[in-house]
Amino acid sequence: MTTLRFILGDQLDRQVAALRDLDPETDVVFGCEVMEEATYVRHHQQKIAFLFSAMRHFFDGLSEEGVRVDYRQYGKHESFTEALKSAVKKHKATRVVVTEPGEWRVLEAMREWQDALGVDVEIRDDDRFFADHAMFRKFAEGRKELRMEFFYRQLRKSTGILMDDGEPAGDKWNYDHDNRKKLPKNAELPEVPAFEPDKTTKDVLALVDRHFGNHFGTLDSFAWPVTRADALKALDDFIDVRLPAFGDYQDAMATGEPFLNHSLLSPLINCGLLRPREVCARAEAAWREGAAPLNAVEGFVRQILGWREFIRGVYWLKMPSYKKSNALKAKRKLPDFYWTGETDMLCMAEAIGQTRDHAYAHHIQRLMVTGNFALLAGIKPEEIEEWYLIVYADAYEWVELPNVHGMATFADGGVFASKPYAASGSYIDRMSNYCRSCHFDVKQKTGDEACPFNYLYWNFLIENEDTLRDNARMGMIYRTLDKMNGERRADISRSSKAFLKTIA
Ligand code: FAD
Ligand code: DLZ
Ligand code: SF4
Repeated sequence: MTTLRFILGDQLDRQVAALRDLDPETDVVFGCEVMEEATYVRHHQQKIAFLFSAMRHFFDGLSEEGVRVDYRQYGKHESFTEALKSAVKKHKATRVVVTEPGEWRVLEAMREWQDALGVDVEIRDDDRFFADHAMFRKFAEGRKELRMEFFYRQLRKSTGILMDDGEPAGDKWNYDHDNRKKLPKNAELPEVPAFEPDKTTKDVLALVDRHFGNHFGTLDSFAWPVTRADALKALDDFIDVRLPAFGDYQDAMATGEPFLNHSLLSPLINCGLLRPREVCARAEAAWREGAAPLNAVEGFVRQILGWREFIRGVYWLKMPSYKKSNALKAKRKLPDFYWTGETDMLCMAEAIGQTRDHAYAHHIQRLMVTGNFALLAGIKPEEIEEWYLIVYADAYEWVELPNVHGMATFADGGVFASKPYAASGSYIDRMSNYCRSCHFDVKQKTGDEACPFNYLYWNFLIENEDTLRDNARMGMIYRTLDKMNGERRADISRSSKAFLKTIA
């Protein structure tokens, strides 16, 4: 009577539900590197290398513990289903235990396994999250609008994180207003630790180079932690070094500086090497010990306890129909420079170049640079979504899709964003030093020299007037547009048409 416990690449946690009642005498823990997962989109080379190496280390760790493991390296199997079939046969398994996956696509396949394999298949809830599906459904019930802030407050209360006697620590729920500083001119930025590839990672890097060398991205700067021990070191380093100023520079951007005070923990949390509960607990402890200010700690905790949980809730509440909407009827092809980084827009070149080199860009780059451009230029939802799913080491559909389809591009028509996050060049100028060295002039509104974000912003408002004018939060901006004379509008349209032609 063998139970096969199947662990997916983003479930690398010794406490994951599928391993909970593991019997090392009779059970086999199974994992596999498969073609379908590595190629259903053409993932960034570092994303594949990071995950394969983390998987290999995780299974080695189980083996060292004395657990029976069956781990299949890349090359033999096409898909999860095919690999699992052969493992069930090999181990004469009578039962399969899995943890629910992070993508609808995989859940659909999982639901077929019981019939396809002819053995019992138990799909367990993924309780690495603070909130389960029922909790989010209950929160969403009867609400016209889904707002992160309310779900976040509910979770603060139910978990007690950053709460004192039932009240929010410091008597305020949200310190966002303190968290919008531009980086000072000669700021000394903390180093982010680089983790030297070991033999396992070097083998994987060679494999990825061989099989996926034509995917987006480079492997040269691979420095991700791939074991739980190193992930904990990365967490320690963030808490000690970068968390204290995390809040201040959370929204800042700077030329040549991909990381600033960000944590770089999302790939580690999403694949299971770190637990959201321990990450939030460490941040809260830093504040209680006086090692980090409340604006930084609350700002950081809100990203994980608030945004991360809320985004997952939206995904599972709204899928599978969620990804089909195209509220702004966006139809432009994704420009090539999203792959090459070759554009005169310095903010875009920086965000894309860093993404190519590190499979990473921080939130404001994703939202207000590459996301904002896609929104203003009207890039087809499925093309920009696939780009985000490919290029980041932390990207799985449950978290990528609502962030892109909902937050960045408003393709969902406002399921949880009260208005599109559209901005002109002046926002980017306010939050960065990019514009100083850019080919374009952020002060000019139209014409060949003008910053494209400036005219594309107004062009976006004009073109989407039918859909957006009645939005209460857009009233003021449409009143400004109403005051624009015909000549100005014609300039905007002319500049936008000319620019959009160059990126076709
Ligand atoms: P930090 O700035 O240090 O934030 C701390 C943590 O908060 C992150 O590690 C992450 O776990 C969590 N977090 C912050 N914002 C969000 C958010 N909006 N949604 C979910 N978790 C959040 N995040 C992903 O994990 N995977 C994605 O595929 C992804 N795609 C995105 C696409 C777009 C268009 C946008 C606007 C955001 C996306 N995000 C995604 C959210 C966010 O940008 C990343 O989590 C963050 O940049 C990761 O870097 P970090 O670990 O240094 O984050
Ligand atoms: C992203 C990814 C890749 C590239 N390769 C694998 C793999 O070979 N084996 C595996 O178990 N998981 C992989 N993953 C992560 C899966 O895509 C992820 O588990 C599902 O999308 C469900 O979230
Ligand atoms: Fe980006 Fe415009 Fe600034 Fe250039 S001028 S960096 S395109 S916002």
